[in-house]
Amino acid sequence: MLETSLHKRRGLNIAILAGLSFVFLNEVPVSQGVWPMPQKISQSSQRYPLSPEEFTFQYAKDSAAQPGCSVLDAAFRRYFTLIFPGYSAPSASTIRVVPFTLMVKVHAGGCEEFPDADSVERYSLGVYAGQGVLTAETVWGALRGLESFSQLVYQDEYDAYYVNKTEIVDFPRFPFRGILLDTSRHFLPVEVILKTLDAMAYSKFNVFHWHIVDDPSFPYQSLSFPDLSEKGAFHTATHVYTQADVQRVIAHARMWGIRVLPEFDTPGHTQSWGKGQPDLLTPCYRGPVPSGTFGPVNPTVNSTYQFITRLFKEINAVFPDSYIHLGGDEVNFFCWKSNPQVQAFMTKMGFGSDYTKLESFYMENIMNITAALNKTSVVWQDVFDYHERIPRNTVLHIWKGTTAQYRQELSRMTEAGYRVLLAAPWYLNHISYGQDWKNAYTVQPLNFTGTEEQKKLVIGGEVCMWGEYVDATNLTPRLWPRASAAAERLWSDEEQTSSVSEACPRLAEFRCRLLRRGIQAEPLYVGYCKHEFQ
Ligand code: CP6
Repeated sequence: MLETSLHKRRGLNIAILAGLSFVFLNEVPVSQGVWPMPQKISQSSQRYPLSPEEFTFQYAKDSAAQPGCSVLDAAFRRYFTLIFPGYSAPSASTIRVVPFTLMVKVHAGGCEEFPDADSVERYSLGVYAGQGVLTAETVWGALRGLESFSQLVYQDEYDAYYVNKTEIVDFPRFPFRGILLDTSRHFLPVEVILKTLDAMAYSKFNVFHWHIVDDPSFPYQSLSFPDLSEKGAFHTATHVYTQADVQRVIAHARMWGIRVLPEFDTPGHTQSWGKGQPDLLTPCYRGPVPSGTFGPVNPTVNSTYQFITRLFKEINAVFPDSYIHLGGDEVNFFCWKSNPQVQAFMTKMGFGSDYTKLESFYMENIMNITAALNKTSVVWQDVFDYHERIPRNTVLHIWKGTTAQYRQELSRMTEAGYRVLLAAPWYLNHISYGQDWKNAYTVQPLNFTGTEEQKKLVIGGEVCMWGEYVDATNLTPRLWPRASAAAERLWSDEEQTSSVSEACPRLAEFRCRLLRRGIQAEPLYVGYCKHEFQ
């Protein structure tokens, strides 16, 4: 081990800058910012100069991945630019050129695959004189290690690059660390999604939950049902994700080790679906006559399940991830109650006047359709709150409630043996004056009543960016760096990252790094960044 351990270090730090000794009081030297905090990191004040002219990434001889590995070849190119942001071809001969090689070794290939629920992201990284060694089981772990390495590099006041002697052993606390973007309330151009994926990787997020359609618009261009977007998008020519667009998003996400989890939320939140699929929604009645308005998907007719089967078959083919999000939230029974055919179906099925039974019946059917495609269903918590028979391997997604309420929900769901995702405390579309990133940071996902076995069922969490008041103009500063606070909670060791005051300067530094990388992250508080105007 090297001489100091970052998370334990307090008080006096000494760094050598430009040949002079500086003493930092209660301050970490510029070289130490890796966000989110690695599980184990030890650093020395020994620093090595880096020169872009003589910096190379190399596959280790005994690495399972070798040149031609699409994920890592592309990552080497990206990280070169991220590590040397100001770099353009060498101009002056006064630059001292020092060779440095980062050797990368992965144990398993998998270069052409997609990241998925079981991807192993652990890595270890050592930085020594003239050489770094990055070892990982998979290319996905190597990507996380490259991100950490890139954050170890810093510039002095003359803009020369340095990296300190460092050893890191790192792995995520939770395997699922997601961000939800809502492209129905407002359309987000593909370029904006791609840039958000880049920023996600900087904070080691690994799931893009694409809430792609909802009541206001249906921008997904379906191959099997082109009318859905033709009639249901805000604008057919400009506000639609073509199949090529979707493939670009999935391919870009893969390059950063990010999964794309599509959500096709039914039976509620489907007003836009009705425009292109006329018999799908339930006609609402005023007394004995149809009122001309429509409610949730009609769960009482076969045509609904035939439609869902065909649509999900397509989604299964288009999105490679093993999970599909089925929604199932906020179903309003008002329209179902008004409809005589639905009433007759309720009687026939023996549901009485309990419409949660009808909702259950629908969700069970579509969970079975998903299971037949060998995909894992994710559903919002409403499905658990109202229903008994949910397939064992379904993932339940907590989206509402106070801290006390979501903790109770965590207890109940894990006691019933389900895997759980936590979103309730991370609604970053909600904003308030002041340093509200601290709320996201201080969440304790495992602080609920339950056994060790129950705690293991919490697979992670998600930051939600619901789109009612968010589009391409304000998405980025609303997400960053606040989402990064949640990212550290989901990646890092809880005890090592329990202090908000210690996180403050680290997150401020990370936010400056985001600006340097072209992400318009909002300020946390008073201060400045060296490179703040891009
Ligand atoms: N859209 C969908 C939403 C919400 C949900 N589902 C939502 C509801 C209340 C709040 C935030 C988001 N806008 N489809 C619930 C999962 Cl406070």
